[in-house]
Amino acid sequence: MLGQHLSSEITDQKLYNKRRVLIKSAFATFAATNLALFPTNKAFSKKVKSLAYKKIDYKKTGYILNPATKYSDIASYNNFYEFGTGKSDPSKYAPKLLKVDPWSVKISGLVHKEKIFSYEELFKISSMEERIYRLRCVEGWSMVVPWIGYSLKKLLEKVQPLGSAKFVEFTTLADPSQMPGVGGFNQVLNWPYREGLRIDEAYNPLTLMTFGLYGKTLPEQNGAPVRVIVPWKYGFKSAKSIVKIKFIEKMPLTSWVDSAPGEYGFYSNVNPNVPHRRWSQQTERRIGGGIFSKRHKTLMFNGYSEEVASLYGGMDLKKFF
Ligand SMILES: Nc1nc2c(c(=O)[nH]1)N[C@H]1C(S)=C(S)[C@@H](COP(=O)(O)O)O[C@H]1N2
Ligand SMILES: [Mo]
Repeated sequence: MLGQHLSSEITDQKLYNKRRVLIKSAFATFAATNLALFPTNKAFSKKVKSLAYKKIDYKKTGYILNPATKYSDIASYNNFYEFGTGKSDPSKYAPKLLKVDPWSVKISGLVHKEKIFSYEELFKISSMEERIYRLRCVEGWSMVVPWIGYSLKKLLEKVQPLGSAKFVEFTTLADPSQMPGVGGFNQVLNWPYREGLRIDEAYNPLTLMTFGLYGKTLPEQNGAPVRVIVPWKYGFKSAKSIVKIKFIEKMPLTSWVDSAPGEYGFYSNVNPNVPHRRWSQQTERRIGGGIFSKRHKTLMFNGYSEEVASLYGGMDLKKFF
């Protein structure tokens, strides 16, 4: 399931210490005066792109029937309501409007060592891996995405959570000056977008602190510069453009539960046996397959039962949907 580490090069302290230095190495052929013109995100893209990593053998992964969804589909069919509710709104607006540099993530709450991590610090917490995960949206479509990142656990351990912490809450950027869907009339959600996981879910090795896809840093519309991916849950649990992570004792009120508690639960594990209030969850349409392509059966926990079913032993998954 897991790809090989990209390269030890990726965590080389000296190289990643200063963003300047990185930009320089990625664009060594450009005149120094032009360096500032290149968004850092693109500079990281170039660097990551040049690193070799092992491709995954799809046949061994069993459930994956298709090759990975095309980059152009992954980066143009998005849910990122801060940029509008249309599927093409995020790719239309986010690359132009979302400022990813500088970026930081504050980790606080029930921890010994609260800290604000700069993007550069986050980037070098651990070596990165390619992970090809299925992403299943509650709306009934899915994709197969080669993400790049490291297990969220590696980051969370750094702040030394207290024993009293039972949940983590993710808060994402909500800036009306960058995000046309935030502020104004007709708000679909209460911003900022908030999501959460139980501690053991956050610490599961599948839960990915995600910096890139297809060998490049994340496109803005996919949640640049950093997001989480929780592959056994519906897509909305995978919060984009994260700015805060908080350790807390009580289950947080997430944005979707806040807006429609009868339709969205806190757990939201992919589960073909529990329909959404308004539609079945038994099958899914793979994005990029065309409108006549056959639907796939949705699998329990999105196909990751072996890895995560034990987290929910004894729980009534209809009640805790
Ligand atoms: N901040 C934020 N994160 C978000 C969303 C959003 O609207 N805002 N949409 C969610 C939903 S519903 C899905 S299906 C996935 C989509 O991720 P993708 O566009 O990278 O495929 O992001 C999730 N994360
Ligand atoms: Mo979704």
